[in-house]
Amino acid sequence: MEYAVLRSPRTLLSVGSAALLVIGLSACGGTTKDSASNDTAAGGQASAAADPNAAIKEGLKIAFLPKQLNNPYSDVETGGGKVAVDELKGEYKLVGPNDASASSQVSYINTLIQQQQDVIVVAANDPNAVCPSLNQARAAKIKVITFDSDASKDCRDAFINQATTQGIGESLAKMALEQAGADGGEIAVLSATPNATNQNSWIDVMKKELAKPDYAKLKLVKVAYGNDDDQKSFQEAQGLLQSYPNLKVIVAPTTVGIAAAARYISSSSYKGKVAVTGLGLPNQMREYVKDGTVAKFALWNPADIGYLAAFAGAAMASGQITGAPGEKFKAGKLGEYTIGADGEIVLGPPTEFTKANIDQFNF
Ligand code: RAM
Repeated sequence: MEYAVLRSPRTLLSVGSAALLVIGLSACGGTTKDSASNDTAAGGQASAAADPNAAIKEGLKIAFLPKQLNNPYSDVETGGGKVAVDELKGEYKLVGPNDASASSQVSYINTLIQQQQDVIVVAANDPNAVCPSLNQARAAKIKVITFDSDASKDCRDAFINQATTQGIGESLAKMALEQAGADGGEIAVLSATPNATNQNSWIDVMKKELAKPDYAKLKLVKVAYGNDDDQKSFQEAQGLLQSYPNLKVIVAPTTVGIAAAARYISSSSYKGKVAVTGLGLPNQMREYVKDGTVAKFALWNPADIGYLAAFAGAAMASGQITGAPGEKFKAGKLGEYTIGADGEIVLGPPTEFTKANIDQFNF
């Protein structure tokens, strides 16, 4: 079969090589982590130099706080985190809200501080709403690793990015173009929540791509928000077609949104006329790929993000790394990673899924 497999499953698991890390961000190093740790008692770990030979401590309390609990994507992500925490002989904890609204995570962070966790791994629902409590956690010597959706750089120690923001945004634009057909036409984005750091940064890149001459035949008519709620996403997809009956493509950069949009289109008269693409879980999308509603979508292995985040947190809580660019650490089966600019650690390139390869994936 032609094309489509950007990464085989095996490669997907082996992207840990430092050589694949993309550090395409601006060189403005400045995390302000030290300003937070300066408030801590003398000897606050965050300002100590990294000791690459430090042993990983046993019994580390590593808590995961995803955007929301009732999301199959979060389940896969934190499942990978649990596997890693077990390998690290730590104590795994999972807490989180049932909705991804901006401030829904704050009370959970406060409780994790009281419980004296060693590491908080958090996917921020809003880059700023979580910051005061995350900085309180850091003042209490808890290491804060963001994953999936970043918080503002001055309230976390490192960020596990699933792929480069630039790469994800470009891939969304490219899939929209491919699927709009030769004449192009109107496209719409069905996103998660309006505050989500990750979706908003991908949409920004996408818009810049769409402004390029190669994309002249595409017109972005609307960015709708389904709030990573299945019902709301379904209704928003329906609403898009009511408002824009000539729509060619719905691009949903969220697993919840793409599954809901595909479900709607597959059972409507728009099937075969309106394409659905974006970021999805292969297990949720399989039936829509097989019934022809979806030709192509992309994702990474969410379990690897949780796995990598746990290893980064343990390395930091053990003094091996501080979050500074250039530091290296080992992430179990994923291999060695290097911290990039702004404390960003990139998992690897996304995979594209089509009818030809979807059955090779089970997540
Ligand atoms: C949803 C969430 C998550 C995002 C994926 C692609 O499950 O919004 O943050 O990374 O989609």
